[in-house]
Amino acid sequence: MPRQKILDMSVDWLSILDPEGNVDITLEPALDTETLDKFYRTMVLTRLFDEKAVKLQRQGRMLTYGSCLGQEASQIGSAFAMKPEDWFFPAFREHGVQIARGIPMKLLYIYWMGSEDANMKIPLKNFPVAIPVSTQILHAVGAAWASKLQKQNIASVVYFGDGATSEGDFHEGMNFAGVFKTPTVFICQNNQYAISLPREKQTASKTLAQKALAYGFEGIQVDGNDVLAVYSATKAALEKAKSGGGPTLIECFTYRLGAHTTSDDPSRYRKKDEEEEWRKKDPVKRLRIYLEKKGIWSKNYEEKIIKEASEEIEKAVEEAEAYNPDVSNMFKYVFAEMTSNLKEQMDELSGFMAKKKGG
Ligand SMILES: Cc1ncc(C[n+]2csc(CCOP(=O)(O)OP(=O)(O)O)c2C)c(N)n1
Repeated sequence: MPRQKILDMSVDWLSILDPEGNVDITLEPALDTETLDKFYRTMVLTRLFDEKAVKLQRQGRMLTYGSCLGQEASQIGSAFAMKPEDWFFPAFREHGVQIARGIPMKLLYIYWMGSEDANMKIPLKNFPVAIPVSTQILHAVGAAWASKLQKQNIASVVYFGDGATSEGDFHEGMNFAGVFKTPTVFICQNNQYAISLPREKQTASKTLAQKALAYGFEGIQVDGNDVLAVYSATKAALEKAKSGGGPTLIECFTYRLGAHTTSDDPSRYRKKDEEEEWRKKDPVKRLRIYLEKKGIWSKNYEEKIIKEASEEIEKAVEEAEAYNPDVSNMFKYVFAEMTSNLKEQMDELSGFMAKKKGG
């Protein structure tokens, strides 16, 4: 019996700005100076925010923290393609998206210092951090479906890693999105590792983008260290979603230059050479060269934005450290009515805190 091809499994690859800062003029998005300045500033701010968080953790002033070093283009490019009214669902490494979405850095630091209070104060349309891998995907698809039923012209954008694509929640969310054509943009930041597990051992699929094809919608692989490519792909996916074209999966091909979290030691599972190769593809440096060629970037400009960003960060840290969280919140919102053992734990902790305060 002769066989016939019934499905083309190919996915596109999008790259606009190469590691040397050369641009493909046929694909270059028309962005004005103000927008490019905003992209660069936010990438630098994110990098400094991140660096500060790691230092604070090392000084015992912050709890476990997962760095987004190296993923700034995937985060800032996609965030600025969104509208404030679009829903945003993060995993736990999207500090750059949160900053770009206007979530005060003070709240982000308070959260990573251990207080959930921060999550209750973030602006509407931004969901809280989701530590359980992939769970936010279901929420994002649900919100998008609700928006569609209510005929609102908005979409939901959900972020997750390469490892998340092995979870049941990912597949359930993708299936639902495909069947109901929900206005959802799935942003998979393929940073090559799920803790110590390399991407190749995570899944036998050649790309992560192709997983969308099985659910009946488009998947695209994008150079995740190229802010112009990520911005263009996300913008197109959002426009498609809002005009009834359904979901898109964008695989941002990038690299986590730092550790999985401050509790991890990547030297135990990957080689320095590999990290060095990826450092050459630094997303911030790449945009800097592009801006220099356009006459936007100069040494003075760099010094000015670093100074402004550093001041903003210091102020946020100061405010976060001055914040006095109500530790009872940790127990109050677990069940509608507090169980007796939770009450016991809450009283014990309150007693401990009171004693500590009293010296
Ligand atoms: C449901 C669930 N299983 C396991 C974990 C422990 N865990 C935390 S992060 C992580 C790996 C996630 O990898 P990936 O999705 O690639 O995201 P990345 O950390 O690389 O950004 C795991 C297994 C968890 N938080 N939730």
